[in-house]
Amino acid sequence: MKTIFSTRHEGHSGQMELVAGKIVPGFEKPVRARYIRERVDQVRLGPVSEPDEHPLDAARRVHRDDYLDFLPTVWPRWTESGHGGSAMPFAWPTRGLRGDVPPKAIEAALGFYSFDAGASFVEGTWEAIKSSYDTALTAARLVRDGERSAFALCRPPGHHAGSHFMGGYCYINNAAAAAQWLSDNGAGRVTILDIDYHHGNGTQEIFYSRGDIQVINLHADPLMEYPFYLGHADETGSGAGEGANHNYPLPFGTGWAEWSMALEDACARLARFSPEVVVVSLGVDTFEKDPISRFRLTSGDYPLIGRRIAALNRATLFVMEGGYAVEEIGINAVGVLTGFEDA
Ligand code: Q9C
Ligand code: ZN
Repeated sequence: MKTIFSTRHEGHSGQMELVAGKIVPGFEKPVRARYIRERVDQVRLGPVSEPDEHPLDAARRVHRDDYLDFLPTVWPRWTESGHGGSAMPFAWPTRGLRGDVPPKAIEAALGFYSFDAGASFVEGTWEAIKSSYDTALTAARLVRDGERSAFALCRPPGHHAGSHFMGGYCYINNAAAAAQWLSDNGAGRVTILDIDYHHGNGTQEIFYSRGDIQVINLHADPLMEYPFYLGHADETGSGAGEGANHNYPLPFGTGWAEWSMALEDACARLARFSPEVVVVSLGVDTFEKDPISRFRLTSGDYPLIGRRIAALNRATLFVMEGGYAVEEIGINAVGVLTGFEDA
């Protein structure tokens, strides 16, 4: 399997996040991608190459223009306003406020275009966002051109980013843009199978009323876990998308026995939809030692996931999402891919 990877993510570093009343260094840090890249070499998964630059056209198919135009302006405007540290929102246009008037002040515009304080900016953030998007599209093109599979080693991740909002370490929704590009470039029906620990609320929001792109999510129950406000079992799509969205909310403590049963049901649902391409939003924060998560998958489980996905027998694009146990992140993420290859 070919991997697409760029070191241009590394400038997105040292950004802070708010955890239980304290501002702390972000869990989503450069070493995550570096360790996965090293593991790809260690197990000889296949060649690793740099992404090509892609225009934002595919991103514009899944995000609003004003949102995409906003992202590269954040850091310059933040510094021009005399601020340092990380650019981070603190006020949101929630119930009872106006959500239709973009504020001019950068501190406020950050809140207008986000749903939480979990997607902050430093100097290198936009370059990292763009390289992550380029990585997803370059890997998507490999699949379009006939590869059975490809690995987009994206950082930052994307699945919490919606049509006009960032959050949860995510800015551009790489998997959604890649799925849309594949669909626009001959794939027809596409399924996004999101196996990150957290619900992919952005991906769901983007495709919720669409019947051509199926979205399936396995994740911690939003009654207890981030992102809290989406990901329930009764969210099945709307209009033309009715029946094309499916959520598997699972309790804290879920291990392989229960998780793999949900995956089995998801795979049956996927097979009935019969997509030409599967885009896997690959998070490994389901791992037992993940510092921010509460599932109990073990390193030995990840190759089994890859093997099950291979049995779907469809062209498959893996797009990296979450996973914060950095010591084992390479073993776990690449374990899915070797499981797929060995199947
Ligand atoms: N106690 C992804 O996995 N909340 N994003 C962190 C820490 C945000 C996760 C709270 C988690 C976002 C792509
Ligand atoms: Zn996650």
